[in-house]
Amino acid sequence: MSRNDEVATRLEEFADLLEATGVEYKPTAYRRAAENVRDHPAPVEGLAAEGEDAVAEIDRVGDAIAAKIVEYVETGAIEELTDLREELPVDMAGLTAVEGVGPKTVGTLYDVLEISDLDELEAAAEAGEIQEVSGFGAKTEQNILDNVPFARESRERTRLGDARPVADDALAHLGDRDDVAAAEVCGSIRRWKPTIGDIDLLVASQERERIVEAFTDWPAADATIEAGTGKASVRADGTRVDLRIVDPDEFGAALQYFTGSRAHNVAVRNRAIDRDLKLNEYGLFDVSDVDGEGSEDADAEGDDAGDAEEPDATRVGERVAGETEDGVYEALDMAPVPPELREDRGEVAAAAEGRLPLLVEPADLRGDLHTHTDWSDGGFSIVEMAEAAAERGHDYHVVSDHATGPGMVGGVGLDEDDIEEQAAAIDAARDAVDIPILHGIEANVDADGELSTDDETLAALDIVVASPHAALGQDADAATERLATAVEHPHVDILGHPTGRLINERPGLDPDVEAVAQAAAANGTAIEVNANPARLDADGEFVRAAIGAGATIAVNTDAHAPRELDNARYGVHTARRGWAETSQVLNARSLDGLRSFLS
Ligand code: DGT
Ligand code: CA
Ligand code: CA
Ligand code: ZN
Repeated sequence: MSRNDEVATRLEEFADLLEATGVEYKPTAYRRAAENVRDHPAPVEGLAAEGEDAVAEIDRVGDAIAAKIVEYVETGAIEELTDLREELPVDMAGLTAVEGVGPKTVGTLYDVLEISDLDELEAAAEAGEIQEVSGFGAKTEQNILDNVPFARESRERTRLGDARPVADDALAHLGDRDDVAAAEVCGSIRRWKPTIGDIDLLVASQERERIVEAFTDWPAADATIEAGTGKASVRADGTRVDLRIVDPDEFGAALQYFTGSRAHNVAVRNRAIDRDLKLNEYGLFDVSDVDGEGSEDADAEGDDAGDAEEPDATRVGERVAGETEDGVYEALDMAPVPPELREDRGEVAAAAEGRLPLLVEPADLRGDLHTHTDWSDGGFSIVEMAEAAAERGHDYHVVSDHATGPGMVGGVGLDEDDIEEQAAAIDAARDAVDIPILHGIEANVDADGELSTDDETLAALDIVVASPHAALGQDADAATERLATAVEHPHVDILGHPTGRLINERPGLDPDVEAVAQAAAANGTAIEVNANPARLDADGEFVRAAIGAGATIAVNTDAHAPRELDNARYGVHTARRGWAETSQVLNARSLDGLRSFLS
């Protein structure tokens, strides 16, 4: 965490505590100041060294807040904040992670029921105590009960999009060293799960002590959790990072083991047992001649004792593989399994039978079918966005700004007249850039599945993405009906971010994905994998249902700025988690292929 981030976080905590104790207006001022401190290009400690006036030069930071920032940088604490924490000793971030619970509610519940964390909140709701508090009712209480599990998980797991750059930075720091033979991420981050518990790194080296030292000296490491001889853990950007160091000739076995998932590893180990082999983090060993390791007990009918729930972590027998991960799989008579598939959902059998999917790859994408400009809530012009797409080697570019409708607040969306006006602007932009531009729209799917843009306007556009933006708390049946209706709409080409979830923030819709997938396939409507790392929507499971039903997938960034076009990789790996092949991805097609799908 940069110092600016750290100061901003303190100011936000200050704002929450003030709001919880009933103070008005001031919390808003602190939050605005926090936002500007976070985005400020100059390090705040440098400004603080120059004095309060220099700090107050930051937008929205007045004298009073500047004084607090200087106090924090100089002493490591803000006295008034320390006092507020004592007055209200609660896990504010944890409690306010519950949808519908804000700082005010936290303040009230602490005053009346002394609730200070998620466990106490859940217990009070289960005991029916919350509905007795004035201003609260049975509905609020039920709402809290429904949302606590999601909040708890969101506190414990980091978004892939936040963790992956940290992991990449660690890899770059360690991977370039002469004494490192190989370095890889493993665990859930290598499987590209949408959220990760901790980051796992694996390094092959003979110089264990030096590597541990280099790792704890990694500039992003805020604290060392433990440092041993073959492994170490640090905290970076709020996430735990585990490093293991192994001998180069055992790297492949260790990579296979620590990539997981556990369920996948159990399935692979059982395949080894069936072949008189033993697989663990050190290698694959032939144990047919080793006493007590033979196949007889493992293969005995109805005898679970041979089932390798946990591996026997010893080096015994003749080693037949382990230097490379592919070598481990091949020695088990199976194709190497891409990490995204390793969830024990049929991939072991598919790899053994030679029918793994030909998964889509980042380089397969030829253009983005869902992007925004300053015509709606994007920060850049049509030309700037199209040029950014051309620079990235795309073959075509779609502009799909927001239409007006449910969920579009503050006049962000385009009405029918605006869309017509934008068509002329797109035409002009086509002359200015070197990439074909398609004119699209992101229409809003209302609670019943209808669109809020008229048919005539939709018909005139090259492409229509339709997405839900409001009424995201509706029940599963209504959500299924809604999304099925939307994909049946004759002008809809792509169902955008189908559930509307925001990872760790709101769960979004919970439709019957099979039913939506079938409706999409039947109507020739593609289902989007939105690559924004806060969304990753559809997720792998939804993609697999879509593929299974014969529907097409579109991997889109939903970029609101040029650099967000680089999020495409998160979408591609999410599509891979859903077993998507290149041929099933709409924007892996040529412009002609795309046009024929659209017409
Ligand atoms: P996470 O961190 O919760 O997002 O999930 P993972 O999959 O990264 O899990 P983690 O960090 O606990 O361990 C990384 C991988 O190492 C895991 O997927 C499988 C393997 N592994 C670690 N410890 C064990 C163990 O005690 N038994 C087995 N079978 N596998 C393990
Ligand atoms: Ca992990
Ligand atoms: Ca771990
Ligand atoms: Zn959207």
